[in-house]
Amino acid sequence: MTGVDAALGRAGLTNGHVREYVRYWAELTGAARVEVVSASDDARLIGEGLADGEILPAGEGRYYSRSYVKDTARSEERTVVATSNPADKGVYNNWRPASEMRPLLEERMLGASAGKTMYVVPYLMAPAGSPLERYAAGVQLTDCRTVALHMIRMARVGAHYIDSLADQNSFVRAVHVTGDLGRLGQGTPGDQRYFVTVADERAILHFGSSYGGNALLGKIAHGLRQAAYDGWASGEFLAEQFMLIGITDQLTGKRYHICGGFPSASGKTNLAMMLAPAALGGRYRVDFYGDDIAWLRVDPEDGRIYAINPEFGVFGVAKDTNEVTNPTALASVAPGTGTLFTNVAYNVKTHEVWWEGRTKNPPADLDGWLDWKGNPVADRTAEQAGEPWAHPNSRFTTTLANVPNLAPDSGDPTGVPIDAIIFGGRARDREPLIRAITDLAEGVYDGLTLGAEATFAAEGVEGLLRYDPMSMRPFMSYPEGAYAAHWLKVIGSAASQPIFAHVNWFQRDRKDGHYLWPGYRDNLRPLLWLLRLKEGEARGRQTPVGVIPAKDELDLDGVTTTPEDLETILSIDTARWKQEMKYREQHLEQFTGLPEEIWQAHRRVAAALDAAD
Ligand code: SPV
Ligand code: MN
Repeated sequence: MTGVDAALGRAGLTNGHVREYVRYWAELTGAARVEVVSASDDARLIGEGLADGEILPAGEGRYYSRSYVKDTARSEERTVVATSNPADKGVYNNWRPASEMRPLLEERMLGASAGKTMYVVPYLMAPAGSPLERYAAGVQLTDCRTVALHMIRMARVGAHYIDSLADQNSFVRAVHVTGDLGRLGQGTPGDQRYFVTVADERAILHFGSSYGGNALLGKIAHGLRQAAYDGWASGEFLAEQFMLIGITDQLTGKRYHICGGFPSASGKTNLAMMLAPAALGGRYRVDFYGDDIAWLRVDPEDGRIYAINPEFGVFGVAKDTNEVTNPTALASVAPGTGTLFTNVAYNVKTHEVWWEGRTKNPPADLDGWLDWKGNPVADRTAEQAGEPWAHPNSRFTTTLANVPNLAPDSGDPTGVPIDAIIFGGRARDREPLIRAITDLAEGVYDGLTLGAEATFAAEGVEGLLRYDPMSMRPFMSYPEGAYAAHWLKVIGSAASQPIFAHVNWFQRDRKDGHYLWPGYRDNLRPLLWLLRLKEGEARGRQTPVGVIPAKDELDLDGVTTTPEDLETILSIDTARWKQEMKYREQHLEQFTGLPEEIWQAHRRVAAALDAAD
């Protein structure tokens, strides 16, 4: 096709490498036209999307779209990390040779955007001026307008980010082609989809979806997989699926920053958007930086670990978001925020949206309500009555600026100094409310053995975890042994070490199953204890698996937890822990080249548990 140079020229995109790249893919995909997108194009693109019916109005300044029914989430089975070096194969990265994947993707993408517009989305996954800027630049090509609209919310988008690059060739080439969604055999043996990061070529080739991380390539394909690989290859930084918050003690004026990883469905977004509980709100303020990705580097000047959130927005799970679980999220998607909702329930008459857990009961008046598939709820048969109105992975997409407690320095290119790194799963027993870890290798070991409870009812193994190292299992881009070594090296090089901790808000009573800890805002309390421990203002109680709070050390002003429940969540079940250690050993044995320090940490914890009897 012709006109690539003219389109890029009109947008002021002069970078010759970008021109060559766009020309190549426009030709291969057969796109009818090329259009460069900047954040300032948002209103026009929204208008076009509304006119086409691709998006629907959802109240003032809010929009709604539905995805193809078989295209509602990331597909881990179809996701591949490719390089030219077979030694890059790990347990979780689905490594394949680059020489095999590139032709395969080109074949699928050939002519697949015929008749469509190819949107050229130049973006930056970092605040401008960040020391990690050279790893943050990318140009996404997409044949889907709604994807471009999502990118504008989730990344800093504009031609100037790419034209001003010191090294004009240093940008991630991120190609997204939707494909004919009705004919891709999603989830069948003939599945045509492929989501590939060619990490050593800094190229991302995603074919066969227009949903979430499959299609918004700045987010997890670049922000996590590519960035983790770049961080390792350069030795400079870590890219992790971490939330990032600030805590200010308004009495002392001290400011702290905590980042941490939680497997899916462990409340990471709720934690990131947490407000201080009412009883502590006069003293402590919690600021939001990010809910999904953090890049960590050590500053050579002061030897501290600095973190940035490379994203510009939140792509949050709608399910169960309400005034109690996450009032901040509700405010972030309020009228006038430009929020895009995907796959929630939608009322064609009132333009309201609803999802399971938004309110206790669904709207009583069914008039106008369509479920996420677009079917009228009122027409449901008795059999269909129990089906959710919204897809469980339905989402809201909103920019960071809409988050009411966004940290004032969230756009600081330097990032913020990290005091603590936490990991947390969803464990119904064994894991106490919080256990602090002061040793680096034991902290990394804890991250590597992070997991979410398997659906053990189905699998028949009570308490068995689906391990999700550092909550990076779906985003690992290089071997786990090297990953652990890289962590030890980067964090170990910091003159000022963070404290680690493992947290668990989800312990339940063995008899009636009630949650032993109220969670949500009250989760600030164990974090405050952790910071006091680090400052030497709390001593805690040493256990084989870390330091846990002494009972009088948690600020429980306004908490209703009973003394018995508190006793349970602040104690260590040695027998259960010993069982877990056996599983951990099997889990870690999969990884080749795991540093000896990690095995030593494992053996130290195991020996301490043995000695505790
Ligand atoms: C996740 O699944 O962890 C996400 C959403 O953050 S997606 O971008 O779709 O991967
Ligand atoms: Mn995520």
